[in-house]
Amino acid sequence: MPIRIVHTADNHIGMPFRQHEDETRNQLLEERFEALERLIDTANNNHADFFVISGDLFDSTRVKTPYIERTVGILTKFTGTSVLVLPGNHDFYAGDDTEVWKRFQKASSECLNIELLTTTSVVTFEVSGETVQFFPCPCPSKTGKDPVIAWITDVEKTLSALRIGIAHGNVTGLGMDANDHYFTMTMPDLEAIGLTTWLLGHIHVPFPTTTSGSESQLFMAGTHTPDSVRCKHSGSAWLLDFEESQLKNYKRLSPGKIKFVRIDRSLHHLNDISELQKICDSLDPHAVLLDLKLSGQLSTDEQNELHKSIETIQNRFRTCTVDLDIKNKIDSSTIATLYPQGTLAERLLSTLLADSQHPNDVTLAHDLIQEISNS
Ligand SMILES: [Mn+2]
Repeated sequence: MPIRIVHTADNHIGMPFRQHEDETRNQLLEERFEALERLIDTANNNHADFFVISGDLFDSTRVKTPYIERTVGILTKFTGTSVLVLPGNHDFYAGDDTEVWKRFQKASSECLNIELLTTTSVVTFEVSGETVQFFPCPCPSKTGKDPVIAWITDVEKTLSALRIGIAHGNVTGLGMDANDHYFTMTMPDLEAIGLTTWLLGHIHVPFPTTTSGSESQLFMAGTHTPDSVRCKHSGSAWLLDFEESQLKNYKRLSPGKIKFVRIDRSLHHLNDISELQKICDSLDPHAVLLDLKLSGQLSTDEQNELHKSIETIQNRFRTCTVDLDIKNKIDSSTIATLYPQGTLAERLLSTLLADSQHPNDVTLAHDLIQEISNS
């Protein structure tokens, strides 16, 4: 019988999303619970033995009690052997007084299948005749330089057991923490410490980069559902199978149901507007949080069309923010009105206007001429 683990991290329950408006904020807050719930369902449907959370289940150490209780309610539904919860750097464990974990332990006191990993000591299970050892490395603070994995070096390991390290922090080469503020680990250190596999959190992007395979000593869960427009994946987690204390295969799961989409376009013709409209029509207005960044030059009529289009798009999407930087288009009548025929300015602008390959040039030249004539 294989040992099956679902691995997640960086769920950031209670993330405030302050930059968004109320409705969007609620949608995003809610999605983090729902995606966790979908992941538990997937774990149950796949008969997973363990559900491992490698840090930052919560967004902060002061997350509201109702959020903690709701999270515990979701985790309790896991039907496997145990849910293992590691404090990360956002929800670090600095002793029994740490608010989030005090409340978490109170909320989960009746839940025998939830194990909070606050100490650096081996947690052992016997499952289907196999021994599984977990080596938790909880974060003691929000930032830190001391390697959280060091304690494992001196610990006696059962070499016939499946040995799984659980840690949260930056990994050199994977993250971008140039100052080593986030418990930086190196791949050689992780590989040399004598464990079968590492289940890590902190970097919100999954590692390995392949969606399935059979060889990797370390896994970065990635955030389970997108948290900003910077998130390029659709939410991730891992389904891992081990046999005879070795990794047999891994598969990426995608529990997320929302997507941040930024459309950055330069508009010059009616065609560009209908093209924009078409792209927006192809997106799911309930799943996509749309962010339009529109620039370019349009005539008055074209600008009216654009405003109608934006109104249609905004009515369709639950969330759509628009950043507009549209300049008035320089056309032949603008040139004729401003510059007498035959002047250098008129000839230059008319020539540039005829060059449809470079629609920005005529506007740029016009701006420069205005600047010179005003100085
Ligand atoms: Mn983190």
